[in-house]
Amino acid sequence: MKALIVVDIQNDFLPGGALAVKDGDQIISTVNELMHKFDLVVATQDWHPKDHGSFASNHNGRKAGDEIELYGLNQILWPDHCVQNTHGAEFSEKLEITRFDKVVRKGTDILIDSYSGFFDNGRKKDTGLNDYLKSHHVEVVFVVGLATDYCVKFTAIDAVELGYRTFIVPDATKAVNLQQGDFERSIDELVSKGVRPFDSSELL
Ligand code: VGL
Ligand code: ZN
Repeated sequence: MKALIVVDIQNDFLPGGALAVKDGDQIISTVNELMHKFDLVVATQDWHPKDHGSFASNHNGRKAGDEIELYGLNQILWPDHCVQNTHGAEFSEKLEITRFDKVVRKGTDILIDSYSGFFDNGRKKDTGLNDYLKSHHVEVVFVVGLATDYCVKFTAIDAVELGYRTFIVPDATKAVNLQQGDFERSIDELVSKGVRPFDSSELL
């Protein structure tokens, strides 16, 4: 079985959102088409409480982009985003969410961020995604969505480390690019870890 993992295509990561990824909306039609080609589609949803430790607003004197230590881990501070039960946390209306077989929520613990769809950043808690994929006999995963340099990257790294044959579809992702070149560096890092890039045109 092969599964498509659709990472965080939520309003706050789209143009106009709180943590907008440039051109993030431009991948949606490709993702919609890709979902029709897979046996199983799993979506991840960044789902933070409003007092989440990754929000700059919850740290006196800090601003988005600053780095702090949060319970022993390095943490980039972000604008408030994907707050539970807000419009920003909803999936884009343009996304064919009826195609989702499962939604995995992450980032719910105020003390630790969770970029990967599999584990939190300290690898302490598991979201249940691995068990879900195993129970459906998935051996191959393709990762798409937002953002290439954070949640897509860490989801793909965990997938390959968990033993899945893991592909990234670079043209169905967009990066935050806090530093210029983060998109390319993320793809290079993924390739070095055994994740294979696969263009959407090869699947559609
Ligand atoms: C993400 C930063 C903070 C992502 C989530 O989905 O890539 N990035 N939270
Ligand atoms: Zn987040």
